[in-house]
Amino acid sequence: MPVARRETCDGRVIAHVDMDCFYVQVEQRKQPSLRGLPTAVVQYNSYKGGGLIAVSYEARKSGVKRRSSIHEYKNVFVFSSMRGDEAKEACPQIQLVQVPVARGKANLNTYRNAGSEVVSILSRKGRCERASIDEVYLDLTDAAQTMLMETPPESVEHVQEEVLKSHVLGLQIEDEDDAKEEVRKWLCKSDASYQDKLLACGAFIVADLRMQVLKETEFTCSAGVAHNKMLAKLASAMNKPAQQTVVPQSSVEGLLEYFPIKKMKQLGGKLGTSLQSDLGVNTVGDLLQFSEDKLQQRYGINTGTWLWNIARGISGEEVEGRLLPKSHGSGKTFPGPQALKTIGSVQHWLNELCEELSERLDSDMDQNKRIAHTLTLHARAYKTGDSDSHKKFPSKSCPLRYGTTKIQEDALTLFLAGLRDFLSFYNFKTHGNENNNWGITALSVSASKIVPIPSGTHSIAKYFSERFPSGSSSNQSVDDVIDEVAPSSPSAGSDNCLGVIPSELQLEYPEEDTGVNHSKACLDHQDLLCNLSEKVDGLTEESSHVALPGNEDRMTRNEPYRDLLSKEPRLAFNASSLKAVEKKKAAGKKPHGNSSIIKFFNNYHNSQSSFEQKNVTNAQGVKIPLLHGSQSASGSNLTSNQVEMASEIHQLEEIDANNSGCSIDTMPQGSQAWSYNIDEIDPSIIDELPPEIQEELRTWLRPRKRPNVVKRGSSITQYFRPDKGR
Ligand code: TTP
Repeated sequence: MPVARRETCDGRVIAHVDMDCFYVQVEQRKQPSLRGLPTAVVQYNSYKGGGLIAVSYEARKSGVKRRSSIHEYKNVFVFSSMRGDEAKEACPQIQLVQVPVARGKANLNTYRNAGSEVVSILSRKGRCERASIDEVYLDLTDAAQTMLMETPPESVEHVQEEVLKSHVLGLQIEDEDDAKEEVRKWLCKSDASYQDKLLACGAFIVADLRMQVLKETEFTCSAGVAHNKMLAKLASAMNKPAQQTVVPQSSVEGLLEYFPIKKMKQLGGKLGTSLQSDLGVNTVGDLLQFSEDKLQQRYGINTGTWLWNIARGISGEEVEGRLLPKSHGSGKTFPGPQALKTIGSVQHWLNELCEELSERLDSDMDQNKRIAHTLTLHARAYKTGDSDSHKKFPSKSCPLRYGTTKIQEDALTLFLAGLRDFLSFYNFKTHGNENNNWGITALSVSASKIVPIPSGTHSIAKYFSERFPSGSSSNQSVDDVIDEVAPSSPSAGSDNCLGVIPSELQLEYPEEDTGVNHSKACLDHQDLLCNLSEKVDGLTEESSHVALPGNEDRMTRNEPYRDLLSKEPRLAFNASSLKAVEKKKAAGKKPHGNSSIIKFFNNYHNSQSSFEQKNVTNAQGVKIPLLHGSQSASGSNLTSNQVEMASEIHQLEEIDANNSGCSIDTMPQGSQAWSYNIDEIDPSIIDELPPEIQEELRTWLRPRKRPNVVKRGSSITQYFRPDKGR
């Protein structure tokens, strides 16, 4: 959900640094003989020479590009990547390098590590947020202010070439030969506004950092320097490779005037489509004609304000001080004939993926003293005869237990729960249950909710030995239900945005595999990778449904299970997990502690005119009520940290479901429920709510409550029980 945040200070100096053709540069550093040659990195899948995932600028000149075609399908953009064979036709001298491989899949560790090298240099000058495998935001406000006080640009005698090569948006340059001199004059103007002076300092600092990166890592990068993240990011892509672009406040209107609306972050999906089709907005500048009120009426208060702000280049989003990824993941696609069709083959690949995930979790724990809380499984699947069914495989999450075997067991359990739902959904749709011709075209596991190990824990070994007395957890099945969404928002910094969704998962595949649909027409890496996870997430239920002990009979009484079991006997060993899912569903989870919130929103709702409701119907072509937050593919369960309310308000606030991780869908007619996912409550808006619900929300936003936790034995989830330590 786009979140409108007030601009904290328009005197901020924010930089967005993006590596140039990153994987290619990493490969060229490994093999210096490739430097200067047209080069591309191809994915592991070698079909037709492998899909291109990174292309050098030399190769781009010959028409080689990552994407060879793009078309819109059901409001999402479907990309198909250029393949090695095609690239050779366009550029016979191209050097194709295959992405490193481990465990039968792409291994991105080299690139991750190379990204970390860059981050460690960039973070020397200010707060640094690692936004993807090759992108970083920097808040250079303090550094720029210090420079302005101590060595203002006008006092600099020799301005470095790299600074003079800056592009300053809005600066009129008559003769290219004079460009550097014009830039120098702008940077060193003594009567410039305070904001422009700060940006000029930012340009000096960023040029310096980029030179440092080149010197220490041999990588070039490009950058945008502006007053906020949104503008800095737009600018960094404007002049590549190895250049930087400055956005003075006076140039913002001109920059946004013709900027395609669907290319804006968060507007590549349904919200952007609605803006185009319902309001005729094609560029960001077109938004200026609408008042904030009008946008709020149409899209809800938050989104309306957010849209009003972006039209003016306003964004208060802070640079988060984060050098480490928010999550880890490992995934692989199985295009076309490679689709996995048996539980055994799924288990094989899950084991591989989990092994990699486990290694990365261990090294994160060793190096950074951090542990992850949640394990999530995503998959794409098809059901023969239903070309659309890959959209419905529900993602599942559970508490993460450390140890490769446990992660493997739990991932399989999650997969089975997802498959069960997937098949039952299909059966429901087709009014038949005889057909189990499913295939899995993508699998990924991720670990999220990563936090530092609580301080005061003397050693990790001690920490774990205390939490897991020997023998207590070795055979533990997944025993808790986490009613929370898995990481699905496009929030930057998740390792899903750091290349964890593997390259192979990002490209379209031949024949029957539909490949990956991206909801944005033109995406940078971060958006693209995030979209990948969004795509998977957006299609699926996020709540976890995992094992409770006992009750085997429930399992066998249950039709979908029995059906599945008869066709896939290997499912039986995880029967307890599945039956727990069913039990949970049957029990029907109820929201907790939401009385005042319900009251508030009911009142709010009552005070809304029917106009809003009509808009919803118009915008989406569907009847409300809509379901906010995470949503079951099978259209049923709400999770306990979602607040279920008899209300239909704010329907369009999170209309851009693809981008927000919130899902919007029709509910059965007559159902008047909507839900709000606690994870997606922006803490900064709490102060704006009535006092009576502020406290309640704050309580919820404190360390997560897990009302459904089943207390069993010793497990990492036990340790992190919300009541622990209180
Ligand atoms: P990008 O930053 O999108 O692109 P790039 O660095 O290759 O090129 P540019 O100079 O235009 O920024 O992606 C960073 C890396 O992420 C890229 O080198 C390879 C990887 N990647 C994939 O594996 N698959 C994809 O679909 C994309 C977009 C990127």
